[in-house]
Amino acid sequence: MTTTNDDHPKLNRRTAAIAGLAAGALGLGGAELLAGVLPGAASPIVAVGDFVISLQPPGAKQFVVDLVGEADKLVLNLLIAAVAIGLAGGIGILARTRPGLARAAIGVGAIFVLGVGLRDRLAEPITTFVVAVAAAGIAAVTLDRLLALARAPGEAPMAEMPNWGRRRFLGTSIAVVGVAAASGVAGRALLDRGRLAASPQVGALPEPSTTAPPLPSGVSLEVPDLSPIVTPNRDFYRIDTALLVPRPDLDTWRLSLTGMVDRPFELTYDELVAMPLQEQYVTIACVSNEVGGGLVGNALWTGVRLKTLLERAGVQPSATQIVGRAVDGFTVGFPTAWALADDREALVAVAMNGEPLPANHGFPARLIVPGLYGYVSATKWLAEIELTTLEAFDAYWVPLGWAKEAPILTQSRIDVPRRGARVPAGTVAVAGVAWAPDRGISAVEVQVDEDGWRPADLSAPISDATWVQWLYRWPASPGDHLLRVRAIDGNGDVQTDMKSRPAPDGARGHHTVEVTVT
Ligand SMILES: Nc1nc2c(c(=O)[nH]1)N[C@H]1C(S)=C(S)[C@@H](COP(=O)(O)O)O[C@H]1N2
Ligand SMILES: [Mo]
Repeated sequence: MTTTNDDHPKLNRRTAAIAGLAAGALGLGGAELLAGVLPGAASPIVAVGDFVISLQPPGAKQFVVDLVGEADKLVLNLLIAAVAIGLAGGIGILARTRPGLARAAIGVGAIFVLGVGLRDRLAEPITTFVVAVAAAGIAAVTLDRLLALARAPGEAPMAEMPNWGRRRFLGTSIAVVGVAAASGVAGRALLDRGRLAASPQVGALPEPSTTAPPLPSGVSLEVPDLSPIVTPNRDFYRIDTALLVPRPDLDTWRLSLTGMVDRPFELTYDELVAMPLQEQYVTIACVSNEVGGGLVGNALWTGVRLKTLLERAGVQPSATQIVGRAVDGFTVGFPTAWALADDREALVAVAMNGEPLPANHGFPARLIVPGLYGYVSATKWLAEIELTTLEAFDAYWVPLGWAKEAPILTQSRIDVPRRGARVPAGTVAVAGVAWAPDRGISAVEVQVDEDGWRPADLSAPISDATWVQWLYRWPASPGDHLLRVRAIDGNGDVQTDMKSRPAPDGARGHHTVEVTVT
């Protein structure tokens, strides 16, 4: 152990590291705040995060989602901040003996942040530059000041008194970190609110010209804790690669139809919503959803029929793939034939459960294609619909090891009782949801332990594109029991018990729940 001698101009490594950590934190926090205030500036943490996401090896997404589920974004943000601050600690140590090199390292950091920041298509180059330079400047000046403070001799009135110089250094460092954290949190809140240049609030949308049929009677089974048949927007799962929710400016946002079409065109938001709007309930699901998982939901979507847009553009017969491109460059791709099938209605949706699309779910417009997993179909923050061939283009997740074509697999989930629940003997409500869009569900069956499969009651289905609720009244006897569910789709195909991981085309297997009956 070395001890600090306040009269000694040379610092110990730990003190220098603390100075570096605090300076790095302030540079980072200040940069987030500036990025929140300056229009169009890229936040360094978000920019590095996007860069990391773009480098991900196949399988990385599944790994992260397995570990932390829908908290993947938060974890990535915190990890990047931690690594950056850790590096700053190292620069602090370097600054102890080689201040010139330390400054150069901060400069390299700024150039890196600028470089990754400018990759963002939505970033404004000038403000992104200002943020990178400011971050480096704040970090460098703070580091200098903290090191000077640490080197200043303490004014200890008595030899036995605490080491005042060191206390002042530590106190200042803690205060710096506090300010850094506050700026970071405030900056991120501003960024999440939409880079100050927020999209204008949209008023009420025009009335749909084709409304969804009224919900059939018996559409909901009254079972406590069962997933509601229509998932409220606030409870709807969210999965995407966007670290910051894109908020396109409606004044400049356009939806364009391009590629292998006879008459390419583009629409403003007003033009889009002025077209005939159609309502439709559709259940969408994420391919990453594990058996029994929550990455699935059912909503009333309102939008323009994709077929109407394709007819207007005049799709060339050789165009076999429809690519949906988002404002941030994310892409999906699905067969043209899937969207053009007579018994299927894909939408460019502008509303979800009667409200303009929430920002998280793709405002101003997104694709909803019944029957396909989100990653091949459901482009949020949609900017372009391009007609091409299946051979000519692989969408975002395909080179990363996910299937090129991905219809939603037949799945069923037990919502109640929960895993590990203790329930009293007698009649126990076993209930959940089952989906196979857009083949529909014809039956759900429940198995207790090794007994036979018993039919469950189904809610009245809204359509083949939506999930149903199911209920099995179980005559439960005391002991530990294993409950298992399977669904049979509208084609009569039974949900397979052959387990598979979500990659490459969706998880297979039966959801099981262990319960204790008392
Ligand atoms: N722009 C964009 N759209 C996207 C994605 C994305 O990463 N970026 N992810 C897709 C995936 S994988 C899924 S499962 C659905 C999820 O839609 P939700 O978040 O509204 O539930 O959006 C799809 N649309
Ligand atoms: Mo997904």
